[in-house]
Amino acid sequence: MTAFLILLFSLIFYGPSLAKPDIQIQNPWIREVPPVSKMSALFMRIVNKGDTEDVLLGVKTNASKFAEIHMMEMEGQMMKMRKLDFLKLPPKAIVELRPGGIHIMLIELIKPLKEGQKVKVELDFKKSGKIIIQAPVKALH
Ligand SMILES: [Cu+2]
Repeated sequence: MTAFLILLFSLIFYGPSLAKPDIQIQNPWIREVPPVSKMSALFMRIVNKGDTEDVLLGVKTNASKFAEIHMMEMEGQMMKMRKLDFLKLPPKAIVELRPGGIHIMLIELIKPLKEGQKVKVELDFKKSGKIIIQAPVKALH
């Protein structure tokens, strides 16, 4: 019995580490673009409530052929976009993807994006695996 209690105790307090990322996607949306536009962008808030880092490795949607992680930055007087190979999400971090900042660039849209549509998006994380979300298309008024 004592041995059992010690085992139970050690499982609870010293057992397999429960440290892991806990990724939540909040308020995803895609910017409505004119029908002639072949590109748009996806925004969201990514929250890591866990106690270890995770990494966003890639994004896929059924709205565009390609989806890339981009960052806006000033280069002299010009705002430029730069492609990121991945996006780190430290423990307890809130990473905001928003116009003028980090965003997911949707390249070669398959069909025009109209406000009110919902787009299926697959986010691929290093530790949390695939997370599928529905992102509504919104006009930027
Ligand atoms: Cu971009």
